[in-house]
Amino acid sequence: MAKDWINIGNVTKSEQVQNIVEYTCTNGSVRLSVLENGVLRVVAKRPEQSWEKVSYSVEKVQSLSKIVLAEGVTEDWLAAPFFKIQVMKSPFCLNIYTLEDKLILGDDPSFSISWDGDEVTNYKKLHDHERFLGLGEKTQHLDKRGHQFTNWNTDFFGYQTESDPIYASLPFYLGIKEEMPYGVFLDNSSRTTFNFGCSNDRFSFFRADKGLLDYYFFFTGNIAGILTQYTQLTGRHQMPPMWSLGFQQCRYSYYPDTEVLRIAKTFREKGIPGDVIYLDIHYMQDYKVFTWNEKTFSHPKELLEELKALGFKVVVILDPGIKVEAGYEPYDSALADNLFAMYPDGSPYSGEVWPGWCHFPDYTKQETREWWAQRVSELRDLGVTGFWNDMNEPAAWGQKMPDLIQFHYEGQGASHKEARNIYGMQMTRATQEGLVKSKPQERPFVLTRAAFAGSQRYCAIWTGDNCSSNDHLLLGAKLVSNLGLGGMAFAGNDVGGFIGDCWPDLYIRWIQVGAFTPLFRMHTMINSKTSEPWSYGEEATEIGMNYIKLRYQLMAYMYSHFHEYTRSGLPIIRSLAIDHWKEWQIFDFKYDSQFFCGQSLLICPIEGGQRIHQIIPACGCLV
Ligand code: NBV
Repeated sequence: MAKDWINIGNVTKSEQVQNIVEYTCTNGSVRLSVLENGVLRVVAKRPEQSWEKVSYSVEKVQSLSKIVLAEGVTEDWLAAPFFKIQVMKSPFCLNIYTLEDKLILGDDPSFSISWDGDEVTNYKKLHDHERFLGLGEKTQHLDKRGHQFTNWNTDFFGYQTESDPIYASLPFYLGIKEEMPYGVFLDNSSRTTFNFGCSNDRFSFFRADKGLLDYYFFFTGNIAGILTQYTQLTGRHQMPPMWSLGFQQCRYSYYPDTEVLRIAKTFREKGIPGDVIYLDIHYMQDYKVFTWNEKTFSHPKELLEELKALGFKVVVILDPGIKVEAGYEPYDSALADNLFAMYPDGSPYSGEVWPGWCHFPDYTKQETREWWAQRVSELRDLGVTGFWNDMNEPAAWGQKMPDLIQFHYEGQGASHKEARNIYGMQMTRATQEGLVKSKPQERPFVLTRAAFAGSQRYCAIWTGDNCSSNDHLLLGAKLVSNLGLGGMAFAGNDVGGFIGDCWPDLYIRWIQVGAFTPLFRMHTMINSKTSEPWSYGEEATEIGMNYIKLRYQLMAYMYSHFHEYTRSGLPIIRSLAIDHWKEWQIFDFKYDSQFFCGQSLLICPIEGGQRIHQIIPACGCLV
């Protein structure tokens, strides 16, 4: 047996302190509690670890329900409102049953909770026909059985249909065992791995590289109820400004300022509705955040006013890297106040990004968030309406931030190993705070690339650097509906694709899908063909315009469904699995990218140039 591998072992002691039941075992301890909304929490640690931890995902700590514990010699039983829990004692093994005694989720009796050095793994029995969904921004199929996934926020330029990981990490999955859907959220920000029966026919597992095993178990009898509970725990996006649900136009990059105005005016001349125009990295002086290019954007206030008069809101990009340059105010102030992520010897970490060598704000420190928010609020005061947080995995040339880099982590201290996945999330939090600081009465709009469970409280998300291809049109729809299954309801893709040149047929099919995604934004890469709604010839312009107009006709529909999400956690884009999980047909791969937009519209993306398509029969539609 490998020296470092160890199972939690036998229960040596158990005690109930108020509403927490604690089992001390030979090689570790486990705490069980049930939240007031009926969710089970399981936390396990090695003897040398502390129970104390910072969770960036949990929005507010709920009070605990009373647990009724029936103790036995070989096993205990704990009663919770929606299920009951069996704890086997030699070795420790946890099984969750319905109130009618059907096993929902159970530990592998020999391995249950095990450690291998710092890594902690929970092995669960794998059952015939058990399905696995979720994990947010993941490629692969709706049913992820037979695959393994890693959560490690990664800048993946031109990711493909099976790439993993990409930008966002949502360690929350849904299992469907027989007729019983359940949810598991692993609240651990380090690199995590989910294996859905990819290695054998014995177990599935979830693993964290470091820290506590801290997971929540959800069971309500249906998927919608689980999403409600998950978002009660990790939060929801609040009602967004109405304009952010309108059509958004972006390019890497529109510059100089006259070009931005030309694009905005063309929308108006052609009668194409649109609410938002973006400024990508070229609006800045030498790509330095919180600056304006002195030549090409010399009068930002006037420009913002003119765009406002044309009916456009302006969203600007903000990357985290702060150029190392004495005399550059954000650099000087952050350095003086120790706000950068640093090496263990106290010197700030440098990575190379657009402006050159940069230091990276440590957003896990409140002072840093306030410092960032202050500068964001000044831009809002100037007339910038929303913010786009890019490169916040964080990304740097060469990609690899060394693991020894240190973060404040609200005073608890953590290395890159635990801070990476929540870095982007804390950046969006600080950005949102900046908007609120400037205009407390307004609803903030922040868009992110990297995210973690709970990010939905701060921002919308787009699915990064996709490609102009049919595969990506279909993949994008799948990613957005999968993000909705992870609480991130305000999502979309770059319509037309970011990398490469889009073509008329593809544009037509893509805008037809984009019109139904909550975030509806066209965007394309530097040096690619222009990609505005009028770039693809007369027929495509007319079709595109019709779909943009249709989106505006559906505004009340989108807005109402957003409102419903804020109350129930039910996403606007609904995976077929939410309401139809009992019907096996929906898991056929050919329906992977179909989704419901709200309650009443079934959207079936079609590849560019195609005219016929098969629509899922299980949902009562045409074939
Ligand atoms: O800021 C430039 C781009 C942006 O347009 C894109 O949407 C991001 O995903 N950004 C990445 C930086 C590098 C792109 C090669």
